Amino acid sequence: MAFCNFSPASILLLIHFALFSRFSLSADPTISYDFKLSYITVSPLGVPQKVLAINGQFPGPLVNATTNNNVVIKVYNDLDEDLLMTWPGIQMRRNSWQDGVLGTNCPIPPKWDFNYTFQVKDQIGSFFYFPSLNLQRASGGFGPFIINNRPVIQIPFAQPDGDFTLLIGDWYTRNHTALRADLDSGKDLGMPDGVLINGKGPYRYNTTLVPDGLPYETIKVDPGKTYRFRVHNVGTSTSLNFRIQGHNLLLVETEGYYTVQQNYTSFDIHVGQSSSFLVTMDQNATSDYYIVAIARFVNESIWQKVTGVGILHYSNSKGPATGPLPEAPSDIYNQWSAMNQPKAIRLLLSLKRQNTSASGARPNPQGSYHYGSINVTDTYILRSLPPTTIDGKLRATLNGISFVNPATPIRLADLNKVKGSYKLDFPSAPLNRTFHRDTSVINATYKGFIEIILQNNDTRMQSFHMNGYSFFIVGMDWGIWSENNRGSYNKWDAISRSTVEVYPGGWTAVLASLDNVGVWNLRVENLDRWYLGQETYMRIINPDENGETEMAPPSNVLYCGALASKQKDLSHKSGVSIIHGNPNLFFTLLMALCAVFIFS
Ligand SMILES: *[C@@H]1O[C@H](CO)[C@@H](O)[C@H](O)[C@H]1NC(C)=O
Ligand SMILES: *[C@@H]1O[C@H](CO)[C@@H](O)[C@H](O)[C@H]1NC(C)=O
Ligand SMILES: *[C@@H]1O[C@H](CO)[C@@H](O)[C@H](O)[C@H]1NC(C)=O
Ligand SMILES: *[C@@H]1O[C@H](CO)[C@@H](O)[C@H](O)[C@H]1NC(C)=O
Ligand SMILES: *[C@@H]1O[C@H](CO)[C@@H](O)[C@H](O)[C@H]1NC(C)=O
Ligand SMILES: *[C@@H]1O[C@H](CO)[C@@H](O)[C@H](O)[C@H]1NC(C)=O
Ligand SMILES: *[C@@H]1O[C@H](CO)[C@@H](O)[C@H](O)[C@H]1NC(C)=O
Ligand SMILES: *[C@@H]1O[C@H](CO)[C@@H](O)[C@H](O)[C@H]1NC(C)=O
Ligand SMILES: *[C@@H]1O[C@H](CO)[C@@H](O)[C@H](O)[C@H]1NC(C)=O
Ligand SMILES: *[C@@H]1O[C@H](CO)[C@@H](O)[C@H](O)[C@H]1NC(C)=O
Ligand SMILES: *[C@@H]1O[C@H](CO)[C@@H](O)[C@H](O)[C@H]1NC(C)=O
Ligand SMILES: CC(=O)N[C@H]1CO[C@H](CO)[C@@H](O)[C@@H]1O
Repeated sequence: MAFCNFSPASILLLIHFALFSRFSLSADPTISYDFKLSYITVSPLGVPQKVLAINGQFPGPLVNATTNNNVVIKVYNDLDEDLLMTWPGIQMRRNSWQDGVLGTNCPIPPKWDFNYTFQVKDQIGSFFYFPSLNLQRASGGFGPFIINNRPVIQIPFAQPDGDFTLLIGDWYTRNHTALRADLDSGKDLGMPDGVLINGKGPYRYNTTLVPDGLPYETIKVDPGKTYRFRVHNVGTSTSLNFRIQGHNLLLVETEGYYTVQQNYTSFDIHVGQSSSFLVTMDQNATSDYYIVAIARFVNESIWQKVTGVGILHYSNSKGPATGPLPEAPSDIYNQWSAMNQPKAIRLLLSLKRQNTSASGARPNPQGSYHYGSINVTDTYILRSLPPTTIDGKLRATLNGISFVNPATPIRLADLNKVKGSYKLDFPSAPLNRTFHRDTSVINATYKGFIEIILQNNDTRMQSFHMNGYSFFIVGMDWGIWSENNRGSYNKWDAISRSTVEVYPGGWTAVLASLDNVGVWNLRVENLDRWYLGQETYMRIINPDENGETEMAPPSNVLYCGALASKQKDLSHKSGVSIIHGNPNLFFTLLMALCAVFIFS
């Protein structure tokens, strides 16, 4: 054991170091996790089913980072199909190599591992990770990702008395391969079988509707305290309305940016979105309270089962929650008025005035970005239509194109001079031509300031996400977008986030400054539409790239497609996966092993 060649004292010191400090590659601390993806059997809705677990947990463990941390996540694929993990909202500065989508990464084959290494540079906020391929998220594999502020950085509210994460999402008792088979045969996924909260089914609020014996989520609180609730819609395709009986939700953050604080009694969270609320336990403890996440914009008497119910339990509670669930917003059939809610979310600008070093996603502190006075360099109108048949198969499109993933990831193809892997010809507006499938990518301008109009001509609510960036949501309205609509843009305090809803029959306009080199996925978050091809990429390369602007591929980069012959076989039977997301434990165990070896 050559690596054990230390004095016993130095080993103790090293053990101490591994336990109580953060092992660091550069000046910024490194946190590390081991993720083993495998199936476990659970019955959240009373039907036993195999779900995607991480280290045996469903949902997966928390990644708990702090601004500027280096994060190493070693992923072992113990599934029977390819895997990629993606970290939406994490901006991966200059580093699309770690983004975990097929346009930038080769998939991790079964029984292989791949370690993701990236820095959470200048970011704060609440996010979640998930497996990006083949509808796998519909079977789990997701978990929370928090970036805490550094202690020297102020936050725009008093330190909460506690922090809870709620992963809410629609759920099917069919697994992702069965759902995929439905889509492949041209069927719609149909109504989900329920809504899970942190992987658990509904509390039995109604003995007719909910079977006995389902596990449900309970959040334990003390009276008078204020807690932060980070709520994420990790589901397949259903917009959810979130509410806590008798309590106000004070919105403070959406996907990494602090908002102007406003109370809501219910809040819409669309697929892929994350929001944080402060909730004060200011009610009497006569009983527990319901926490609900209910399908939005549907006929509730038909969608009754698509209801998630958890319990808010005061430590001095006198009894269980009873009675009807807190009332739905009155605008269930009035999307017009519901749109006022996202339109009212504003970026908190006062942080900047208080302290120029306050946290924001970019070196520019939150709010200092005078986006409203920057001239737009390129406009893209991306129109989605209902799925349609192309070459005999059901497909979903953007500007008439249903995306085909490249066999060789885009930048890997560039750097290795693989020709014809993709086309840089994604149209800037819907064209009058027949629908087709293609690997067509946006040729975006490095340092440009892009305006993207998301025009939803589909019949469902959709949410769109852009990897590597957040964008300013400057406008949202009904009808077909026209240049006249620019007059109504919010040029002052539009919220910046990375996932935005687009109402059916309406449009959403976003602005983004293209300062992050790489290739970045622009997609619909609704899994069915995504699976059917409703996505593209933006290729953003510094024309003067001299190996400095964009990070070089990591030493562990995987090869596939035209470059498959460069790839070594990395398969092995089991990952070093005793570790449950505990930073440095591996190192500690190694040292302990050395200690045993030396002392014996
Ligand atoms: C998923 O469901 C299909 C069809 O019901 C079944 O054949 C398959 O074994 C299931 N896969 C897993 C991993 O449970
Ligand atoms: C996450 O990290 C923060 C800051 O280091 C710490 O205060 C908090 O307790 C951690 N949360 C969990 C669940 O480990
Ligand atoms: C601003 O932030 C710095 C640390 O970045 C801190 O030292 C200073 O006290 C803060 N100023 C105010 C007015 O909060
Ligand atoms: C339970 O749900 C059923 C079906 O919607 C309804 O008829 C009944 O009134 C509900 N029971 C209670 C106690 O709310
Ligand atoms: C939000 O509601 C709480 C009570 O739940 C109240 O104390 C607080 O002042 C309200 N905040 C705002 C900004 O309205
Ligand atoms: C406690 O709150 C509930 C609901 O707000 C109310 O109906 C009840 O009268 C209150 N009880 C007491 C003792 O204040
Ligand atoms: C909702 O569905 C029920 C049951 O099919 C139907 O009776 C009712 O009219 C529907 N409501 C609306 C507003 O469409
Ligand atoms: C934006 O464009 C206008 C007119 O085309 C021009 O006058 C102005 O200087 C430009 N502003 C910036 C910041 O480049
Ligand atoms: C689209 O193309 C078809 C035939 O290719 C033509 O008949 C139609 O007028 C065109 N529509 C528009 C809006 O240009
Ligand atoms: C992409 O855009 C740049 C200008 O931004 C242009 O020079 C280049 O030719 C374009 N590439 C293709 C393939 O259209
Ligand atoms: C789709 O576009 C057509 C033509 O502009 C329009 O008539 C229709 O109402 C739109 N439907 C939706 C759901 O946007
Ligand atoms: C723990 C571990 O395996 N770390 C490796 C992860 O991959 C990077 C390359 O991206 C290596 O430098 C690390 O040593």
